[in-house]
Amino acid sequence: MSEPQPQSALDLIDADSLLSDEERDIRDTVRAFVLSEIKPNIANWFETGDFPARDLAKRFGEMGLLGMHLEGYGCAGTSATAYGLAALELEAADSGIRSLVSVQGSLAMFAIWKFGSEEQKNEWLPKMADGDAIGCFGLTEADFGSNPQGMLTNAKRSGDDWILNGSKMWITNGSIADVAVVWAQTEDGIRGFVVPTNSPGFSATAIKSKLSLRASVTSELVFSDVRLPASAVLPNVTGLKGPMSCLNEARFGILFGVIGAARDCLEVATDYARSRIQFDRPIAAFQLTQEKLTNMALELQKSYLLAIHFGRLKDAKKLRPEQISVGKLNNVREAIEIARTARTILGANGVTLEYSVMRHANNLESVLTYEGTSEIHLLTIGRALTGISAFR
Ligand code: TGC
Ligand code: FAD
Repeated sequence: MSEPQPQSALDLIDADSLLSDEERDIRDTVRAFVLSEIKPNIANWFETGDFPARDLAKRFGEMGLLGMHLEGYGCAGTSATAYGLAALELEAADSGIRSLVSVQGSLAMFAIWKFGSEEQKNEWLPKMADGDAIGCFGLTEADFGSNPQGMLTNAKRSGDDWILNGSKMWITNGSIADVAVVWAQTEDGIRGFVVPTNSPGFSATAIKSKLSLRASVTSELVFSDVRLPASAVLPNVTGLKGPMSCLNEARFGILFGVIGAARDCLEVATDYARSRIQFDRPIAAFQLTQEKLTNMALELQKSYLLAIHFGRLKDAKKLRPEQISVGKLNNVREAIEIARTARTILGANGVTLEYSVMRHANNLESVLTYEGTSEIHLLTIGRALTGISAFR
């Protein structure tokens, strides 16, 4: 009897049949771009910590990937599921590349699109959608990460203007951004400000020596008496629900995106196991290796089904924050487990940049922490289950 053909990582249960033709087309276009333009370079970008962010942003803009699920102002207006699939393909290359796109579209652009004035939208969204302007999103501070409610950055009125003081930490795209969406305490509660990064008193410094997300810019922002016009404030939201609503968008992209990193790990590990010979046999012939590959594939399929289900709920405008926490917690947790298991299958080769698995595993450490740590999402689900908040 001939050997059965090996199954590809995401086709085992034919989950792709749940996608529309348009979604598959978008997915295939992004996948082709990633294969030809990103995969050949990404190990070097990660190693040097230097990558062509502006060129990539421009290319992503041309492909309609920036703010792609938003309507109007030059945005593509695709389904949320299509956006998720694009995030998945980008993260199959590297979580840092997906971060560039998700911070731009889901955090900076979404904040302006959802809560901004017409003037702010017309000024920033078309050039951000084109990749001509890069945005960042400043919520976290050095002493207020999981608990952004306590932030110290503040904006005080000075006549019609605002004066912004404080700092933000761990800000993706921070030192390459043209515009920063900055959340600050005001006498009315937390408000968002659209801050051009060439404003006097604004400075951004890249954080070096990261062992994770090296192909991504992460920065500290400092605001020293930054004078902003009255028109800089996002007029349509006050309170923590403003930034939290943006996080819902980005967390949705992540719950899809990490499946890409995990898929790449499974594909690399499967190929490696089929060709690596020990004890005169391919290591894929050992039951212990097959158990690892099977468990990785099962968790990958389940994560993918969950993501598609949540994509459909989001498109129907029915996706709730605690459901996003279910997806972010589960899919990141499983992706990092898959990446670490893939690393074991590659043995010593797995610790090098020649293969993607440890790069993905290291990146996923950041993904586990940003956009709400796994503990924060666990407690969000716990609160939904019990009706009792255990945050404080
Ligand atoms: P809590 O009392 O629960 O809520 C305060 C107000 O916020 C509203 N709210 C939400 N609204 C929409 N969506 C959500 N998911 C929301 N969660 C809360 C809530 O309804 C309330 O509104 P109102 O009108 O009643 O005042 O607030 P809390 O202080 O107890 O905190 C809750 C907690 C811990 C869940 C929240 O603070 C949290 O999620 N912390 C994690 C912080 C976080 O995720 N930071 C991410 C920073 S950005 C980032 O990491 C980008 S990485 C980008 C990349 O490179 O990809
Ligand atoms: P802490 O909040 O200090 O948490 C430390 C530990 O304590 C965690 O395990 C946490 O789960 C746990 N903990 C905290 N509170 C509780 C509790 N109530 N119960 C149980 N456990 C708890 N932020 C932005 O605003 N914009 C960005 O663009 C951005 N990009 C980032 C990029 C990278 C590469 C990284 C690593 C981070 C980025 N962040 C960004 C910051 C990120 O959102 C925060 O790191 C994250 O929210 C956690 O905050 P913290 O690091 O201060 O950890």
